[in-house]
Amino acid sequence: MKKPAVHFPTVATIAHEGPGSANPLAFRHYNPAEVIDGRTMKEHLRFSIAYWHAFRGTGSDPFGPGTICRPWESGKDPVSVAKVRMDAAFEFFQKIQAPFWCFHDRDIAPEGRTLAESNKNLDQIVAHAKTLQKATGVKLLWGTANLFSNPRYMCGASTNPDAHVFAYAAAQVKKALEVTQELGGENYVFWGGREGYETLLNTNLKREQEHLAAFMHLAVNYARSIGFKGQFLIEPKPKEPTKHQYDFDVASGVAFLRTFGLEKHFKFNIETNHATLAGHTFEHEIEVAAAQGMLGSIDANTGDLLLGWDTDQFNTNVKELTLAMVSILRAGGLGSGGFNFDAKLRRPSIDPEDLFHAHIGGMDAYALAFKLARRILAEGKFEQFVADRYASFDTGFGRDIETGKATFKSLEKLVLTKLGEPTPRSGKQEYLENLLNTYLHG
Ligand code: XLS
Ligand code: NI
Ligand code: NI
Repeated sequence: MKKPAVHFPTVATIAHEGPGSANPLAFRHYNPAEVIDGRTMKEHLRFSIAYWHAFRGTGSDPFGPGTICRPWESGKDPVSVAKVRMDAAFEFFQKIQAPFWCFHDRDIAPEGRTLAESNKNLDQIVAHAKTLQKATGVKLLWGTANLFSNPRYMCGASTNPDAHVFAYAAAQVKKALEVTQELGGENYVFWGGREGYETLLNTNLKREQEHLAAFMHLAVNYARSIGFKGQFLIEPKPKEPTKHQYDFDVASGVAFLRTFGLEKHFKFNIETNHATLAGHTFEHEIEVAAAQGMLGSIDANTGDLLLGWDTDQFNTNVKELTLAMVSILRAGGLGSGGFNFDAKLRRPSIDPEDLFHAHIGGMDAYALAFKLARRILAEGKFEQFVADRYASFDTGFGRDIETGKATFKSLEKLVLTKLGEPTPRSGKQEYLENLLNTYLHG
């Protein structure tokens, strides 16, 4: 039998060599096999590779074309190229020891001249993906539909002013749900890149939001009708490509879902770079979702402090990730979600090895953050500080406020007759920041 082609011949499976290792192609903190609390790190962290960046990213930017040329990208017809590309991808997933991958329909299979042709292309590639998933054990974290690249979606998909485009998007998502189901996807994501608007001069905002909600109801109903048991996720982003995106951040997403009776069906896929574009920190968005019991999954990346767009970089900021991990672990983890590296190489990073360095850096930073956050929570110093800070609500009139027994009248009486002026207490932020540094740097 012919031996299968090797697409990354210079790189072997990345091994864990520990923090002392000087090998740039080894993990220092991510040890997939290490058992913590009865589960391996691989199972705890559920890392996932984003197909669109890792295998469709070319390094192009608004000022110039792609710089990254992969050997498997040349071939006879687009469907055969898509198959070889997918072989390369699964070799990478295995070598980097990621248990999951994610895709948009159009990342994995070429779009045809008609919807029927696109569906046919997709079916061929999905069959191939199914074989590769079975052979490697790599699973699908989530699937989604690309409703933003094709010019037909230039004014939105479900929020397009033309019902014809809505119908087309519905047909496309129907198929995307079917293939996500076929590949055992554990979640399905909606990121509404063009579900927003540029100017009110041509936009009926209320109608567009109603259409977006109607679309989501149709998707949920159809998914359930075909027996899809995965979790639906909304991925908020404030802007880019549209100026005003309807799923601005988690808080506006919660309001949208509750307004339209969708809250039972959805959780949030939170992306670091989207959080910061919305003027929030990553951990803020996680905490807002967790407070609603709606923390679903993470798109792991970061932006650049000096650039105001979604630069989708690999995140190696252990401090930021530790704070995020504390919030995630305190909320009970991500359930069927995971950490999906929605991150791309910089334009000059053109070597196949760069794909490994990038993911090793991201995985190690998350793994270290995971360990630090576990220690922080186990020692409970911050938890204790916060509990003490709110202790006045645990008993007496504080408790009455929380349980709804207090009234303005009763509280006024208390202040006038007994309590008087409150005694200020320090928030101790600097002390706490120093305490955090003792975990990060000893
Ligand atoms: C774009 C989004 C996108 C989603 C999937 O900014 O992050 O990649 O994750 O459609
Ligand atoms: Ni994303
Ligand atoms: Ni993004």
